[in-house]
Amino acid sequence: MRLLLVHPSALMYSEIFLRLEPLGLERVAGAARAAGHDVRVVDLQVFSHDELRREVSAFRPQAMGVSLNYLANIPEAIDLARKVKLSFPDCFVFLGGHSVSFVAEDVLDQAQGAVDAVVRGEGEPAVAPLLEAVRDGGVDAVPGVVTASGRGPEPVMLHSIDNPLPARDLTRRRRRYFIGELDPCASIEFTRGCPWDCSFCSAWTFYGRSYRKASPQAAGEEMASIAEPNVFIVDDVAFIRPEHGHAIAAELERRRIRKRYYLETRSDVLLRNEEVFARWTRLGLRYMFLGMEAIDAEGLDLYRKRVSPDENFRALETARRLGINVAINLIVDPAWDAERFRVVREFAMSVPEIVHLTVMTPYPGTEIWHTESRRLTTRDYRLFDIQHAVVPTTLPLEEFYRELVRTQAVINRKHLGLRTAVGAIRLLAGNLARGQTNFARMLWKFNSVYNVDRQVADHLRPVRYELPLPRHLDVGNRRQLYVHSRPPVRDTAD
Ligand code: B12
Ligand code: SF4
Repeated sequence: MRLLLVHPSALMYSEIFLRLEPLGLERVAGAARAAGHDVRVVDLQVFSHDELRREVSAFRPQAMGVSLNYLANIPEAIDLARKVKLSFPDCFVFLGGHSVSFVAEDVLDQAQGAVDAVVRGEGEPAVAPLLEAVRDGGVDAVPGVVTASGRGPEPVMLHSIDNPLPARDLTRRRRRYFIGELDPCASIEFTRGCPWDCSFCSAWTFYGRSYRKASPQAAGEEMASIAEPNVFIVDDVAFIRPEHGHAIAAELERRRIRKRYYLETRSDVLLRNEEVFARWTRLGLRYMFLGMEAIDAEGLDLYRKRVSPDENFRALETARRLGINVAINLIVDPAWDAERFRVVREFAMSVPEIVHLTVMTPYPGTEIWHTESRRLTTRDYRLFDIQHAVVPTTLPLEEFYRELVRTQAVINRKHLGLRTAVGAIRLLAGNLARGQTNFARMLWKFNSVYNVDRQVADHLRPVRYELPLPRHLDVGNRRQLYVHSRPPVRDTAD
Protein backbone atom coordinates (compact mmCIF):
# COMPACT_ATOMS: atom_id res chain seq x y z
CA MET A 1 0.00 0.00 0.00
CA ARG A 2 1.21 3.56 -0.68
CA LEU A 3 1.48 5.22 2.74
CA LEU A 4 2.27 8.88 3.26
CA LEU A 5 3.35 9.88 6.78
CA VAL A 6 3.25 13.56 7.71
CA HIS A 7 4.68 15.53 10.64
CA PRO A 8 2.94 18.89 11.28
CA SER A 9 4.59 22.33 11.28
CA ALA A 10 6.91 23.56 14.01
CA LEU A 11 5.44 25.32 17.03
CA MET A 12 6.48 28.75 18.27
CA TYR A 13 9.31 27.55 20.48
CA SER A 14 10.94 25.54 17.75
CA GLU A 15 11.14 28.56 15.48
CA ILE A 16 14.08 29.72 17.52
CA PHE A 17 15.90 27.18 19.59
CA LEU A 18 15.54 23.91 17.81
CA ARG A 19 14.00 21.77 15.12
CA LEU A 20 14.41 18.05 15.50
CA GLU A 21 13.81 15.02 13.35
CA PRO A 22 10.42 13.32 13.83
CA LEU A 23 11.81 10.16 15.40
CA GLY A 24 8.46 8.59 16.34
CA LEU A 25 7.14 9.01 12.82
CA GLU A 26 10.34 7.54 11.37
CA ARG A 27 9.88 4.48 13.58
CA VAL A 28 6.29 4.07 12.41
CA ALA A 29 7.62 4.42 8.82
CA GLY A 30 10.22 1.72 9.59
CA ALA A 31 7.52 -0.68 10.83
CA ALA A 32 5.28 -0.05 7.81
CA ARG A 33 8.15 -0.50 5.37
CA ALA A 34 9.22 -3.75 7.05
CA ALA A 35 5.67 -5.02 6.39
CA GLY A 36 6.19 -4.37 2.66
CA HIS A 37 4.48 -1.00 2.19
CA ASP A 38 5.68 1.81 -0.04
CA VAL A 39 6.26 4.65 2.44
CA ARG A 40 7.06 8.34 2.08
CA VAL A 41 7.55 10.92 4.83
CA VAL A 42 6.92 14.68 4.65
CA ASP A 43 7.94 16.79 7.63
CA LEU A 44 6.17 20.16 7.59
CA GLN A 45 8.80 21.52 9.94
CA VAL A 46 11.04 21.65 6.87
CA PHE A 47 8.58 21.39 3.93
CA SER A 48 5.83 23.86 2.99
CA HIS A 49 2.16 23.01 2.64
CA ASP A 50 2.51 23.62 -1.11
CA GLU A 51 5.26 21.05 -1.33
CA LEU A 52 3.08 18.59 0.59
CA ARG A 53 0.22 19.21 -1.84
CA ARG A 54 2.52 18.40 -4.76
CA GLU A 55 3.75 15.25 -3.01
CA VAL A 56 0.16 14.08 -2.44
CA SER A 57 -0.73 14.62 -6.12
CA ALA A 58 2.35 12.80 -7.34
CA PHE A 59 2.32 9.90 -4.86
CA ARG A 60 -1.48 9.42 -4.68
CA PRO A 61 -1.36 7.79 -1.22
CA GLN A 62 -3.84 5.05 -0.36
CA ALA A 63 -3.32 5.86 3.32
CA MET A 64 -2.04 8.94 5.13
CA GLY A 65 -0.91 9.02 8.78
CA VAL A 66 -0.30 12.27 10.65
CA SER A 67 1.82 12.52 13.78
CA LEU A 68 0.21 14.39 16.66
CA ASN A 69 2.57 14.52 19.61
CA TYR A 70 1.51 18.13 20.20
CA LEU A 71 -1.99 19.31 21.02
CA ALA A 72 -1.30 22.63 19.35
CA ASN A 73 -0.97 20.84 15.99
CA ILE A 74 -4.43 19.25 16.08
CA PRO A 75 -6.27 21.96 14.02
CA GLU A 76 -3.58 21.81 11.33
CA ALA A 77 -3.90 18.00 11.13
CA ILE A 78 -7.71 18.10 10.84
CA ASP A 79 -7.53 20.71 8.07
CA LEU A 80 -4.95 18.60 6.27
CA ALA A 81 -7.18 15.52 6.52
CA ARG A 82 -10.10 17.49 5.05
CA LYS A 83 -8.00 18.69 2.09
CA VAL A 84 -6.66 15.24 1.28
CA LYS A 85 -10.14 13.72 1.48
CA LEU A 86 -11.41 16.32 -1.02
CA SER A 87 -8.95 15.19 -3.68
CA PHE A 88 -8.67 11.52 -2.68
CA PRO A 89 -11.86 10.45 -0.89
CA ASP A 90 -10.66 6.83 -0.76
CA CYS A 91 -7.40 7.66 1.00
CA PHE A 92 -7.57 6.23 4.55
CA VAL A 93 -6.57 9.04 6.93
CA PHE A 94 -5.36 8.23 10.43
CA LEU A 95 -3.74 10.15 13.25
CA GLY A 96 -1.37 8.90 15.94
CA GLY A 97 1.05 10.15 18.58
CA HIS A 98 1.29 11.27 22.17
CA SER A 99 -1.35 14.00 22.53
CA VAL A 100 -4.00 12.67 20.20
CA SER A 101 -3.99 9.43 22.21
CA PHE A 102 -5.65 11.31 25.07
CA VAL A 103 -8.36 13.03 23.02
CA ALA A 104 -8.98 10.49 20.25
CA GLU A 105 -12.79 10.46 20.32
CA ASP A 106 -13.06 14.27 20.46
CA VAL A 107 -10.76 14.74 17.48
CA LEU A 108 -12.67 12.15 15.43
CA ASP A 109 -15.87 14.05 16.20
CA GLN A 110 -14.35 17.38 15.26
CA ALA A 111 -12.99 16.05 11.97
CA GLN A 112 -16.53 15.10 10.91
CA GLY A 113 -15.52 12.10 8.83
CA ALA A 114 -12.27 13.50 7.41
CA VAL A 115 -10.27 11.29 9.81
CA ASP A 116 -10.98 7.57 9.58
CA ALA A 117 -9.11 6.44 12.69
CA VAL A 118 -6.89 7.48 15.58
CA VAL A 119 -4.20 5.14 16.83
CA ARG A 120 -3.76 5.39 20.62
CA GLY A 121 -0.36 4.53 22.05
CA GLU A 122 2.74 3.26 20.29
CA GLY A 123 2.54 3.30 16.51
CA GLU A 124 5.06 0.58 15.63
CA PRO A 125 2.94 -2.42 16.67
CA ALA A 126 -0.27 -0.89 15.26
CA VAL A 127 0.62 0.36 11.79
CA ALA A 128 1.02 -2.93 9.88
CA PRO A 129 -2.17 -4.57 11.29
CA LEU A 130 -4.02 -1.31 10.60
CA LEU A 131 -2.95 -1.14 6.94
CA GLU A 132 -3.77 -4.81 6.52
CA ALA A 133 -7.25 -4.15 7.95
CA VAL A 134 -7.71 -1.14 5.66
CA ARG A 135 -7.17 -3.51 2.73
CA ASP A 136 -8.98 -6.59 4.07
CA GLY A 137 -11.52 -5.16 6.53
CA GLY A 138 -11.67 -5.24 10.33
CA VAL A 139 -10.17 -1.81 11.19
CA ASP A 140 -12.29 -1.64 14.38
CA ALA A 141 -10.63 -4.76 15.75
CA VAL A 142 -7.03 -3.48 15.53
CA PRO A 143 -5.51 -2.93 19.01
CA GLY A 144 -5.21 0.75 19.90
CA VAL A 145 -7.45 1.92 17.07
CA VAL A 146 -10.41 4.25 17.67
CA THR A 147 -12.94 4.91 14.93
CA ALA A 148 -16.33 6.59 14.73
CA SER A 149 -17.82 3.31 15.96
CA GLY A 150 -15.74 3.35 19.15
CA ARG A 151 -12.59 1.94 20.72
CA GLY A 152 -11.07 -1.32 19.56
CA PRO A 153 -8.95 -3.55 21.84
CA GLU A 154 -6.41 -1.88 24.18
CA PRO A 155 -3.16 -0.72 22.48
CA VAL A 156 -0.26 -3.15 22.37
CA MET A 157 3.21 -2.17 23.58
CA LEU A 158 6.45 -3.08 21.88
CA HIS A 159 8.22 -5.87 23.70
CA SER A 160 11.64 -4.40 22.91
CA ILE A 161 12.43 -0.93 21.59
CA ASP A 162 15.44 -2.26 19.61
CA ASN A 163 13.21 -2.68 16.56
CA PRO A 164 12.06 -1.35 14.16
CA LEU A 165 14.84 1.09 13.40
CA PRO A 166 13.70 4.61 12.48
CA ALA A 167 13.57 4.99 8.68
CA ARG A 168 15.94 7.99 8.69
CA ASP A 169 16.57 7.61 4.98
CA LEU A 170 12.96 8.70 4.34
CA THR A 171 13.31 12.15 5.96
CA ARG A 172 14.66 14.64 3.47
CA ARG A 173 16.39 17.99 4.22
CA ARG A 174 17.96 16.47 7.28
CA ARG A 175 20.50 19.30 7.43
CA ARG A 176 17.72 21.52 8.74
CA TYR A 177 17.43 19.61 12.02
CA PHE A 178 19.38 21.33 14.79
CA ILE A 179 19.37 22.26 18.45
CA GLY A 180 21.26 25.41 19.40
CA GLU A 181 24.75 25.21 17.98
CA LEU A 182 24.46 21.42 17.46
CA ASP A 183 23.72 21.99 13.82
CA PRO A 184 22.88 19.67 12.08
CA CYS A 185 21.59 17.25 14.69
CA ALA A 186 19.97 13.79 14.62
CA SER A 187 17.94 12.14 17.41
CA ILE A 188 18.13 8.74 19.10
CA GLU A 189 16.17 6.89 21.77
CA PHE A 190 17.96 4.78 24.42
CA THR A 191 15.04 4.26 26.78
CA ARG A 192 11.28 4.75 26.66
CA GLY A 193 8.98 5.79 29.50
CA CYS A 194 9.47 7.43 32.88
CA PRO A 195 9.05 5.94 36.35
CA TRP A 196 8.25 9.29 38.05
CA ASP A 197 4.78 10.83 38.15
CA CYS A 198 4.99 14.64 37.99
CA SER A 199 1.53 16.15 38.06
CA PHE A 200 2.00 18.44 35.01
CA CYS A 201 3.46 15.77 32.70
CA SER A 202 1.90 13.07 30.53
CA ALA A 203 5.07 11.10 29.72
CA TRP A 204 4.34 8.63 32.53
CA THR A 205 0.62 8.30 31.85
CA PHE A 206 1.17 7.55 28.15
CA TYR A 207 3.42 4.58 28.88
CA GLY A 208 1.59 3.48 32.04
CA ARG A 209 4.69 4.29 34.11
CA SER A 210 6.67 1.54 32.37
CA TYR A 211 10.33 1.90 31.47
CA ARG A 212 12.13 0.04 28.67
CA LYS A 213 15.75 0.07 27.59
CA ALA A 214 17.37 -0.49 24.21
CA SER A 215 20.08 -3.14 24.28
CA PRO A 216 23.53 -1.51 24.32
CA GLN A 217 24.48 -3.40 21.14
CA ALA A 218 21.43 -2.12 19.26
CA ALA A 219 22.04 1.42 20.55
CA GLY A 220 25.70 1.27 19.45
CA GLU A 221 24.79 -0.05 16.04
CA GLU A 222 22.13 2.60 15.53
CA MET A 223 24.52 5.35 16.60
CA ALA A 224 27.10 4.05 14.12
CA SER A 225 24.52 4.36 11.34
CA ILE A 226 23.84 8.06 12.07
CA ALA A 227 25.60 10.39 9.66
CA GLU A 228 25.17 13.63 11.65
CA PRO A 229 27.99 14.75 13.96
CA ASN A 230 25.53 15.78 16.69
CA VAL A 231 22.82 13.75 18.41
CA PHE A 232 19.90 14.65 20.68
CA ILE A 233 19.01 11.79 23.06
CA VAL A 234 15.21 11.97 23.30
CA ASP A 235 14.81 9.95 26.54
CA ASP A 236 12.56 11.67 29.09
CA VAL A 237 15.21 11.17 31.78
CA ALA A 238 18.62 10.04 30.56
CA PHE A 239 20.73 7.53 32.49
CA ILE A 240 18.30 6.63 35.26
CA ARG A 241 20.06 3.26 35.33
CA PRO A 242 23.80 3.99 35.39
CA GLU A 243 24.79 0.48 34.28
CA HIS A 244 22.75 0.98 31.10
CA GLY A 245 24.43 4.34 30.39
CA HIS A 246 27.84 2.75 31.00
CA ALA A 247 27.07 -0.22 28.76
CA ILE A 248 26.11 2.05 25.84
CA ALA A 249 29.19 4.20 26.49
CA ALA A 250 31.34 1.05 26.34
CA GLU A 251 29.77 0.16 22.98
CA LEU A 252 30.53 3.63 21.59
CA GLU A 253 34.10 3.50 22.92
CA ARG A 254 34.62 0.08 21.34
CA ARG A 255 33.33 1.41 18.03
CA ARG A 256 35.32 4.66 18.43
CA ILE A 257 32.21 6.76 17.85
CA ARG A 258 32.59 10.42 18.83
CA LYS A 259 29.81 12.91 18.43
CA ARG A 260 28.41 15.80 20.42
CA TYR A 261 25.36 15.03 22.52
CA TYR A 262 22.42 16.87 24.05
CA LEU A 263 20.21 15.11 26.60
CA GLU A 264 17.52 15.68 29.18
CA THR A 265 17.68 14.46 32.79
CA ARG A 266 16.71 15.15 36.41
CA SER A 267 18.85 16.73 39.11
CA ASP A 268 18.64 13.74 41.45
CA VAL A 269 19.67 11.36 38.63
CA LEU A 270 22.68 13.52 37.77
CA LEU A 271 23.76 13.66 41.43
CA ARG A 272 23.29 9.94 41.96
CA ASN A 273 24.97 8.84 38.73
CA GLU A 274 27.67 11.47 38.27
CA GLU A 275 30.20 8.94 36.97
CA VAL A 276 28.14 7.92 33.98
CA PHE A 277 27.63 11.57 33.00
CA ALA A 278 31.38 12.17 33.42
CA ARG A 279 32.11 9.23 31.09
CA TRP A 280 29.67 10.63 28.54
CA THR A 281 31.39 14.03 28.59
CA ARG A 282 34.49 12.23 27.40
CA LEU A 283 32.40 10.80 24.55
CA GLY A 284 31.10 14.26 23.62
CA LEU A 285 28.20 15.14 25.95
CA ARG A 286 27.98 18.94 25.78
CA TYR A 287 24.45 20.06 26.69
CA MET A 288 21.76 19.03 29.09
CA PHE A 289 18.17 20.10 29.80
CA LEU A 290 17.38 20.03 33.51
CA GLY A 291 13.70 20.36 34.32
CA MET A 292 14.15 22.30 37.56
CA GLU A 293 10.57 23.61 37.16
CA ALA A 294 10.63 25.83 40.28
CA ILE A 295 13.23 27.59 42.40
CA ASP A 296 11.45 27.03 45.70
CA ALA A 297 10.28 23.97 47.65
CA GLU A 298 6.65 25.00 47.49
CA GLY A 299 6.62 24.97 43.70
CA LEU A 300 8.49 21.66 43.52
CA ASP A 301 5.97 20.05 45.87
CA LEU A 302 3.09 21.43 43.86
CA TYR A 303 4.38 19.70 40.70
CA ARG A 304 5.26 16.54 42.68
CA LYS A 305 8.76 16.72 41.27
CA ARG A 306 10.22 14.79 44.25
CA VAL A 307 13.40 16.88 44.12
CA SER A 308 14.49 19.60 46.59
CA PRO A 309 15.86 23.07 45.70
CA ASP A 310 19.11 22.00 47.34
CA GLU A 311 19.42 18.99 44.99
CA ASN A 312 18.71 21.26 42.03
CA PHE A 313 21.48 23.67 42.99
CA ARG A 314 23.95 20.87 43.72
CA ALA A 315 23.12 19.36 40.32
CA LEU A 316 23.98 22.66 38.64
CA GLU A 317 27.34 22.69 40.41
CA THR A 318 28.02 19.12 39.32
CA ALA A 319 27.19 19.91 35.70
CA ARG A 320 29.46 22.98 35.79
CA ARG A 321 32.29 20.89 37.20
CA LEU A 322 31.81 18.34 34.41
CA GLY A 323 31.84 21.11 31.81
CA ILE A 324 28.29 20.42 30.62
CA ASN A 325 26.24 23.44 29.47
CA VAL A 326 22.88 23.33 31.16
CA ALA A 327 19.53 24.66 29.99
CA ILE A 328 17.20 24.96 32.98
CA ASN A 329 13.46 24.86 32.55
CA LEU A 330 11.24 26.84 34.92
CA ILE A 331 7.44 26.70 34.92
CA VAL A 332 5.75 30.11 34.94
CA ASP A 333 2.47 30.04 36.85
CA PRO A 334 -0.18 32.34 35.33
CA ALA A 335 -0.83 33.41 38.93
CA TRP A 336 2.57 35.15 39.06
CA ASP A 337 2.63 38.88 39.73
CA ALA A 338 5.26 41.38 38.60
CA GLU A 339 7.32 40.80 41.75
CA ARG A 340 7.51 37.06 41.11
CA PHE A 341 8.75 37.67 37.56
CA ARG A 342 11.36 40.06 38.97
CA VAL A 343 12.64 37.39 41.38
CA VAL A 344 12.90 34.90 38.53
CA ARG A 345 14.76 37.42 36.34
CA GLU A 346 17.16 37.97 39.19
CA PHE A 347 17.68 34.23 39.57
CA ALA A 348 18.18 33.77 35.81
CA MET A 349 20.80 36.51 35.75
CA SER A 350 22.63 35.12 38.77
CA VAL A 351 23.38 31.71 37.25
CA PRO A 352 25.55 31.08 34.20
CA GLU A 353 23.06 28.55 32.81
CA ILE A 354 20.56 29.09 29.98
CA VAL A 355 17.08 29.49 31.49
CA HIS A 356 13.92 28.54 29.60
CA LEU A 357 10.43 29.49 30.69
CA THR A 358 7.33 27.46 29.96
CA VAL A 359 3.84 28.43 31.08
CA MET A 360 1.97 26.05 33.40
CA THR A 361 -0.64 24.37 31.20
CA PRO A 362 -3.08 21.64 32.13
CA TYR A 363 -2.97 19.03 29.33
CA PRO A 364 -5.26 16.09 28.72
CA GLY A 365 -3.34 13.07 29.99
CA THR A 366 -1.83 14.92 32.93
CA GLU A 367 -3.06 14.81 36.48
CA ILE A 368 -3.54 18.59 36.64
CA TRP A 369 -5.93 18.36 33.70
CA HIS A 370 -8.35 16.69 36.08
CA THR A 371 -7.45 18.44 39.33
CA GLU A 372 -6.67 22.05 38.39
CA SER A 373 -9.47 24.04 39.91
CA ARG A 374 -8.89 27.21 37.89
CA ARG A 375 -11.15 27.20 34.87
CA LEU A 376 -9.69 27.32 31.35
CA THR A 377 -9.85 30.76 29.76
CA THR A 378 -9.57 29.22 26.29
CA ARG A 379 -10.02 25.84 24.69
CA ASP A 380 -8.16 26.74 21.47
CA TYR A 381 -5.80 23.80 20.84
CA ARG A 382 -3.26 26.15 19.29
CA LEU A 383 -2.69 27.93 22.60
CA PHE A 384 -1.83 24.71 24.45
CA ASP A 385 1.86 24.94 23.59
CA ILE A 386 3.17 25.95 27.03
CA GLN A 387 4.00 29.41 25.73
CA HIS A 388 0.50 30.82 26.28
CA ALA A 389 -1.63 31.25 29.40
CA VAL A 390 -4.75 29.08 29.28
CA VAL A 391 -5.93 29.62 32.88
CA PRO A 392 -6.67 33.06 34.40
CA THR A 393 -3.67 35.31 34.95
CA THR A 394 -3.40 37.42 38.09
CA LEU A 395 -2.01 40.29 36.03
CA PRO A 396 -4.14 41.52 33.12
CA LEU A 397 -3.30 39.21 30.17
CA GLU A 398 -1.32 41.81 28.25
CA GLU A 399 0.62 42.71 31.38
CA PHE A 400 1.35 39.02 32.02
CA TYR A 401 2.80 38.62 28.52
CA ARG A 402 4.75 41.86 28.93
CA GLU A 403 6.41 40.42 32.02
CA LEU A 404 6.92 37.03 30.35
CA VAL A 405 8.47 38.46 27.21
CA ARG A 406 10.56 40.90 29.25
CA THR A 407 11.90 38.05 31.35
CA GLN A 408 12.62 35.95 28.27
CA ALA A 409 14.30 38.91 26.57
CA VAL A 410 16.51 39.60 29.59
CA ILE A 411 17.54 35.96 29.61
CA ASN A 412 18.10 35.95 25.87
CA ARG A 413 20.23 39.09 26.04
CA LYS A 414 22.28 37.41 28.71
CA HIS A 415 22.93 34.44 26.41
CA LEU A 416 23.70 36.65 23.50
CA GLY A 417 25.69 39.05 25.65
CA LEU A 418 29.18 40.05 24.67
CA ARG A 419 30.93 37.11 26.28
CA THR A 420 28.61 34.57 24.70
CA ALA A 421 28.64 36.36 21.37
CA VAL A 422 32.41 36.13 21.17
CA GLY A 423 32.18 32.38 21.80
CA ALA A 424 29.23 32.12 19.47
CA ILE A 425 31.06 33.81 16.60
CA ARG A 426 33.60 31.02 16.50
CA LEU A 427 30.86 28.38 16.44
CA LEU A 428 28.91 30.39 13.94
CA ALA A 429 31.86 30.70 11.60
CA GLY A 430 32.41 26.94 11.76
CA ASN A 431 28.76 26.20 11.07
CA LEU A 432 28.50 28.71 8.24
CA ALA A 433 31.63 27.31 6.68
CA ARG A 434 29.84 23.95 6.56
CA GLY A 435 26.74 25.59 5.08
CA GLN A 436 24.75 25.21 8.33
CA THR A 437 22.73 28.37 8.93
CA ASN A 438 20.13 27.20 11.47
CA PHE A 439 22.05 28.42 14.51
CA ALA A 440 22.81 31.79 12.89
CA ARG A 441 19.15 32.36 12.05
CA MET A 442 18.18 31.46 15.60
CA LEU A 443 20.37 34.21 17.03
CA TRP A 444 18.50 36.93 15.19
CA LYS A 445 14.95 35.64 15.35
CA PHE A 446 14.10 36.13 19.01
CA ASN A 447 12.29 39.47 18.81
CA SER A 448 10.08 38.48 15.91
CA VAL A 449 8.91 35.32 17.68
CA TYR A 450 8.59 36.48 21.27
CA ASN A 451 6.64 39.69 21.39
CA VAL A 452 3.66 40.83 23.43
CA ASP A 453 1.48 41.81 20.46
CA ARG A 454 1.88 38.43 18.84
CA GLN A 455 1.12 36.58 22.08
CA VAL A 456 -2.02 38.64 22.74
CA ALA A 457 -3.16 38.44 19.09
CA ASP A 458 -2.92 34.65 19.26
CA HIS A 459 -5.77 34.73 21.78
CA LEU A 460 -7.97 36.73 19.41
CA ARG A 461 -7.90 34.38 16.44
CA PRO A 462 -11.21 32.76 15.48
CA VAL A 463 -11.39 29.27 16.99
CA ARG A 464 -12.67 26.38 14.88
CA TYR A 465 -11.60 23.42 16.95
CA GLU A 466 -11.76 23.33 20.72
CA LEU A 467 -10.32 21.03 23.34
CA PRO A 468 -12.87 18.98 25.25
CA LEU A 469 -13.68 20.23 28.74
CA PRO A 470 -11.74 18.50 31.52
CA ARG A 471 -13.66 15.86 33.40
CA HIS A 472 -13.05 16.21 37.13
CA LEU A 473 -11.61 12.90 38.33
CA ASP A 474 -10.59 11.57 41.67
CA VAL A 475 -7.11 10.50 40.54
CA GLY A 476 -6.66 8.10 43.48
CA ASN A 477 -6.52 5.33 40.87
CA ARG A 478 -3.86 6.63 38.47
CA ARG A 479 -4.39 3.77 36.03
CA GLN A 480 -7.43 5.57 34.68
CA LEU A 481 -4.99 8.11 33.21
CA TYR A 482 -2.88 5.58 31.33
CA VAL A 483 -2.87 4.97 27.57
CA HIS A 484 -0.82 1.78 27.88
CA SER A 485 -2.20 0.10 30.93
CA ARG A 486 -0.28 -3.14 30.97
CA PRO A 487 3.47 -2.90 31.38
CA PRO A 488 5.28 -5.12 28.87
CA VAL A 489 7.43 -8.08 29.86
CA ARG A 490 10.81 -6.71 30.98
CA ASP A 491 13.32 -6.75 28.19
CA THR A 492 16.65 -8.50 28.20
CA ALA A 493 18.67 -5.33 28.73
CA ASP A 494 18.05 -5.48 32.52
C1 B12 B 1 11.99 14.56 22.32
C2 B12 B 1 10.83 15.47 22.65
C3 B12 B 1 10.84 16.70 22.07
C4 B12 B 1 11.91 17.12 21.08
C5 B12 B 1 11.66 16.57 19.67
C6 B12 B 1 10.30 16.72 19.10
C7 B12 B 1 10.12 16.13 17.71
N1 B12 B 1 10.56 16.76 16.65
O1 B12 B 1 9.53 15.06 17.57
C8 B12 B 1 11.91 18.64 21.25
C9 B12 B 1 12.98 18.98 22.24
C10 B12 B 1 12.12 19.41 19.96
C11 B12 B 1 10.53 18.86 21.84
C12 B12 B 1 9.93 20.09 21.82
C13 B12 B 1 8.69 20.34 22.34
N2 B12 B 1 7.98 19.52 23.13
CO1 B12 B 1 8.42 17.69 23.36
N3 B12 B 1 8.82 15.98 23.83
C14 B12 B 1 9.78 15.09 23.52
C15 B12 B 1 9.64 13.79 24.30
C16 B12 B 1 10.55 13.87 25.53
C17 B12 B 1 9.96 12.50 23.54
C18 B12 B 1 9.35 12.37 22.14
C19 B12 B 1 10.04 11.30 21.38
O2 B12 B 1 10.79 11.54 20.45
N4 B12 B 1 9.83 10.05 21.79
C20 B12 B 1 10.37 8.91 21.14
C21 B12 B 1 9.51 8.53 19.91
C22 B12 B 1 9.97 7.21 19.36
O3 B12 B 1 8.18 8.42 20.38
P1 B12 B 1 6.98 9.38 19.91
O4 B12 B 1 7.46 10.55 19.21
O5 B12 B 1 6.05 9.55 21.04
O6 B12 B 1 6.24 8.44 18.83
C23 B12 B 1 5.56 7.28 19.19
C24 B12 B 1 4.06 7.47 19.44
O7 B12 B 1 3.72 8.75 19.90
C25 B12 B 1 3.41 7.11 18.16
N5 B12 B 1 3.34 8.06 17.05
C26 B12 B 1 4.00 9.20 16.84
N6 B12 B 1 3.67 9.73 15.66
C27 B12 B 1 2.78 8.91 15.10
C28 B12 B 1 2.11 9.00 13.87
C29 B12 B 1 1.23 7.99 13.52
C30 B12 B 1 0.52 8.08 12.23
C31 B12 B 1 1.02 6.88 14.40
C32 B12 B 1 0.08 5.80 14.04
C33 B12 B 1 1.67 6.83 15.64
C34 B12 B 1 2.56 7.83 15.96
O8 B12 B 1 4.24 6.05 17.71
C35 B12 B 1 5.61 6.38 17.96
C36 B12 B 1 6.39 5.13 18.20
O9 B12 B 1 5.93 4.43 19.32
C37 B12 B 1 8.13 13.83 24.67
C38 B12 B 1 7.75 13.07 25.93
C39 B12 B 1 7.45 11.64 25.61
N7 B12 B 1 7.96 10.75 26.39
O10 B12 B 1 6.80 11.33 24.63
C40 B12 B 1 7.90 15.32 24.82
C41 B12 B 1 6.52 15.90 24.58
C42 B12 B 1 5.90 15.21 23.38
N8 B12 B 1 6.81 17.38 24.28
C43 B12 B 1 5.97 18.15 24.77
C44 B12 B 1 6.03 19.56 24.58
C45 B12 B 1 5.03 20.38 25.37
C46 B12 B 1 6.95 20.16 23.71
C47 B12 B 1 7.02 21.63 23.30
C48 B12 B 1 5.68 22.21 22.88
C49 B12 B 1 7.64 22.34 24.48
C50 B12 B 1 7.83 23.80 24.34
N9 B12 B 1 6.91 24.65 24.09
O11 B12 B 1 8.85 24.18 24.58
C51 B12 B 1 8.02 21.64 22.15
C52 B12 B 1 7.35 21.77 20.78
C53 B12 B 1 8.04 21.05 19.65
C54 B12 B 1 7.47 21.29 18.27
N10 B12 B 1 6.77 20.39 17.64
O12 B12 B 1 7.63 22.33 17.71
C55 B12 B 1 4.88 17.44 25.53
C56 B12 B 1 3.59 17.34 24.70
C57 B12 B 1 2.50 18.03 25.38
C58 B12 B 1 1.26 18.07 24.57
N11 B12 B 1 0.26 17.36 25.09
O13 B12 B 1 1.15 18.74 23.54
C59 B12 B 1 5.56 16.04 25.82
C60 B12 B 1 4.57 14.88 25.95
C61 B12 B 1 6.37 16.20 27.11
C62 B12 B 1 5.60 16.41 28.39
N12 B12 B 1 6.32 16.69 29.40
O14 B12 B 1 4.43 16.34 28.59
N13 B12 B 1 10.03 17.78 22.36
S1 SF4 C 1 8.56 15.72 34.13
FE1 SF4 C 1 10.24 14.35 33.69
S2 SF4 C 1 10.52 13.19 35.60
FE2 SF4 C 1 8.50 14.11 35.70
S3 SF4 C 1 7.11 12.50 34.92
FE3 SF4 C 1 7.63 13.87 33.19
S4 SF4 C 1 9.36 12.90 32.21
FE4 SF4 C 1 9.17 11.99 34.24
